[in-house]
Order: sequence, then structure tokens, then C-alpha cells
Amino acid sequence: MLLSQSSAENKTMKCLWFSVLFVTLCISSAVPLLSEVEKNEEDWQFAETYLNRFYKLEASVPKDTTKVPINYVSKRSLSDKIKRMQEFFGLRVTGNLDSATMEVMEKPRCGVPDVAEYNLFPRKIKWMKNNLTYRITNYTPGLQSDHVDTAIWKAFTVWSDVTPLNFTRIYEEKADIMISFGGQEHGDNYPFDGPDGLLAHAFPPAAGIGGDTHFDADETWTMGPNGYSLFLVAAHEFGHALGLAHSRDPGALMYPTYSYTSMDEFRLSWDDVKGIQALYGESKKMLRKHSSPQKTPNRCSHKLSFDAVANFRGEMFFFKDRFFWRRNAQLPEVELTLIRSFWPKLPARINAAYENRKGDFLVVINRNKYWAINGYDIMPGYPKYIHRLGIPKSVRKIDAAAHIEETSKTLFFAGDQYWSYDEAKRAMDEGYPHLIADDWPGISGRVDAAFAQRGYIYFFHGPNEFLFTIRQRQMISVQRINQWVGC
Ligand code: TQI
Ligand code: ZN
Ligand code: ZN
Repeated sequence: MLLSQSSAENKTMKCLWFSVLFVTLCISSAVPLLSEVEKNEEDWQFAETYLNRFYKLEASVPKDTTKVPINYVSKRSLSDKIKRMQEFFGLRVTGNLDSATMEVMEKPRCGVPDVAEYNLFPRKIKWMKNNLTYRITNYTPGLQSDHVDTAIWKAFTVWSDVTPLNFTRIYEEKADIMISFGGQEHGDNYPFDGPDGLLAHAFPPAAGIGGDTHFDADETWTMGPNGYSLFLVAAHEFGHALGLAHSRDPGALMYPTYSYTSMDEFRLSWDDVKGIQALYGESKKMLRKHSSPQKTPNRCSHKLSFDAVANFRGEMFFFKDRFFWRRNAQLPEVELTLIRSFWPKLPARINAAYENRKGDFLVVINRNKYWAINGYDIMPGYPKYIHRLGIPKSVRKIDAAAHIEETSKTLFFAGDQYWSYDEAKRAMDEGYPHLIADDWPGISGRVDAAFAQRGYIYFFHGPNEFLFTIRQRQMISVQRINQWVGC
């Protein structure tokens, strides 16, 4: 008994040490006392952390280099990543950490990158009982106490819905999970850092401080999309308090990036469910019908299909469900990201997309509305209705769109028909729609996605991709689509 407890405590220490390291990486330029050299080192460290999150930097440091300063080894490959990121955001491409680049990097919050799908803490730290107590010991001025109670309770149900776990609120004495709000140093030697940066932390399952969950009192805690959703952060922290570490599935609650979903729409992903059930088993609560977990698309599935495909600033975007894969010709890996984490205001899914090369923006279409996007920003005046481009009102959904740079035409596909829009004249070409099958022999019926490049057009239908020359409209190959996304 004693032995296993002390070993659990040991692991707790390890995990917390991790958090401390994490804090150091996130402070970045906010520390005023550093010399220029040290400051620069911190910027590189910060950039490495950032690029790891958003541009999955491979571990560039050999295993046994305890004596080698990490930054020295990795700066070169970092520089390539920085270039790519600068290109994407339309910054001057220098490969260097100039102030404009740092500014963009500091915009999104920082988190800890981990490297498996779901992860448990080492040696399966878990509660040895299924009935756990929690106590809310104080509140935060910015959020009504009944809202705090609701958010915390809802966050527990996320986990109790899919496991045999039960959570009971108590109002006195020590609960298994003690919940409090505190700012800066708040009694455990793991201080918070003011607004943004660290939001909260939780101690892995153990007696004493184990399971306890602290929220940074200097954050703006909310029930909605502004500030940080107490429900979402609490649900993530309770995952830690129950024994889950971070996941590398970008659709998972335990993925270390904050992206807002409302309390009502929220669903765990399969990865979270597998993780928590690996510790506590499945739910035996037959009465409660919880919405089924969400799947993250598998790039190697034989049934893979795309919702939309577009080229943007030299990178390829493959949209699928709530996600997109991003592929850069210079890089072997293809990254999967939640649409929401880049563009929170877009609909969850996208039906069609194309790049307007001249305007230097990406157009995404959902049903009969479209948005123009520049980097992280949706351009003013959007969404607009596709009917304004001359597509009949009876068309409720566009399936695919492709922009042909050479002729400045954009083709819109809906059902078995398509239209050709002249971007230069800002008018629909005469005589459209045409039947897709008439002009593109071999394509029967509808397409999922399309994109054009260097005189070729690619049509995507189910797991296949059909390549045509645009001039002769001749099919020259059929391939599986999986190769596009690194499979
Ligand atoms: N706090 C970290 C977190 O809970 C603390 C932490 C860092 C940690 N590394 C860890 C905990 C390893 C366990 C294991 O992730 S945080 C998010 C998210 C944070 C971050 O303030 O950075 C959420 C808290 F996912 F959005 F990045 C909550 Cl939801
Ligand atoms: Zn704390
Ligand atoms: Zn976390």
C-alpha cells in the first residue's frame, strides 16, 4: 500500500516538473530582466514550441545530447519551419524571428506538444474507486457562482457518461478533487502567469493534493465563446485529474490546444473515450443516452474521401469533417488541424474551397454561402451568398470549386452540373450550367472536391482522384487519394 502510494507521488512530481518546464517555455519575451542574448534564446525556444504545435517540428536533436545546447542544433530546421509559417501568414519570408513573426506566434496560446494519440501518465495512475467527491472551495469574480457550478458539473458528466465513474459534490472537508481559483503563486509552488499562457492545472490521481484542480483567477472565465470556457478547460483538467495526459489527436479534448465549442455541442472524441476507458472501463449506465463520440478521420482509410481541396499560398488544404490536412511540397509530413482552431467563425464543415490567386485569399463554401479568408482572418463583408455570383437560387449546396489561374475562371460544381465564373469580368460565362459528364468524360454524376493546377484539374470522388488536362478535357490518370495526405 505504502509503496504504491509513494511511487504514485513520484510520478506526480515528474508530471509537475513537466508543467514547470512548460511555464518556462511560455513566458517568452514577457520577462524583462534578461540580457539580449538570453532573450534571443528564449525567442528561439518559444518559436520551437510554437512551431512544434502548429507546424509539427520533428525532434531535430539526437537522443544523447545532454551536453549540446538544444537551440544550437535545431536552429537550421527551425528556420525552414519559420519560412513556411511566414509564407502562410503572408509575412516577409526571412526564416528569422523578426518582430512581425514573433507577434503572430504570440497570438495563439501555448501548450505542451505530446507524441502519441491518447496518453496515460506513466504506470497507469488512476483512482482505485469509482465514486469520487469534488468540492468547489471558492469562486471567481467574473463568473456567477451558479454558472461555475454548472460548468464544473457538466465537465464531470463528460467523463462519467462514458465510464463507471460517479462524481458527488460535497461542501465540507477534503474531497478527492478540490477545485479552486487562484492567481499567480497560489500555494503549490506552480504559480500561474496572469492572463493567457497557463490557464489551469490538475494533479494526477493520488491522495492529498492528487486530483486537485486549480484555475488561473486572472483569466476571463466564461460560459460562451469569449474568454476561456470554464466548462471546456475544466473538462480537459478533469481528464488530467483522472489520469490522462495529452493526446496527439487534434480532435481530442486532451489535445493541448484550446479551441472553443459550446457546452451543448461538445462531444468527446473517440480517442478521449478510449483513453479514459483504458483506465476505468466502459459505462454501465444504461439509462443515460449520451451522444456518440466523434471520429477523427484516418488518412490511411480505404474509404477516405475529401469534402474540399484547395491550394493556398503554396500549401495544399484537404478538408474533411471538422478538420483539414495541410501539405507542403517541401515537407514529408502532412498535418491534421481542426478548422475551428484556425477559423473559429467558420461553419464546422466545408463543402468546397479554392484559392483566388490574384486577390491572395482562400474562398471556402458551406452550402450556399462563401467566405474569403486571409491567413487567420475572415475578410470583411462575408459570408456572402453564392447566388450573387450568378448561380441560381435553386442550388442550395456547392459540392466543389476549382480556380484555373491561366484563364482566371472558377468552376463551381453542384450535383451533376457545373458553372464557369470569370473572375476577371466578375460574371458567369454564357451557356452554363453544363453537365459534368458531358465535358469531363469519365466523371459520372457529382464530385466531392476539385482543384486545378498548371493546366490540370483534379476531381475527387470517394477514395479516388481523377486527373484531367484542362484544354483537351482528357482523363489521364486515376489514383487513390490517400497518397495526398501522407499514406
Ligand atoms: N495547463 C496545462 C494543461 O492542463 C498544464 C500542463 C502542462 C500539463 N503540461 C502538462 C498537465 C502535462 C498534465 C500533463 O494542459 S494549460 C489547455 C489547452 C491548459 C491548456 O493552462 O496550458 C487546456 C489548460 F488544451 F487548451 F491547451 C487547459 Cl484545455
Ligand atoms: Zn496550483
Ligand atoms: Zn492539459
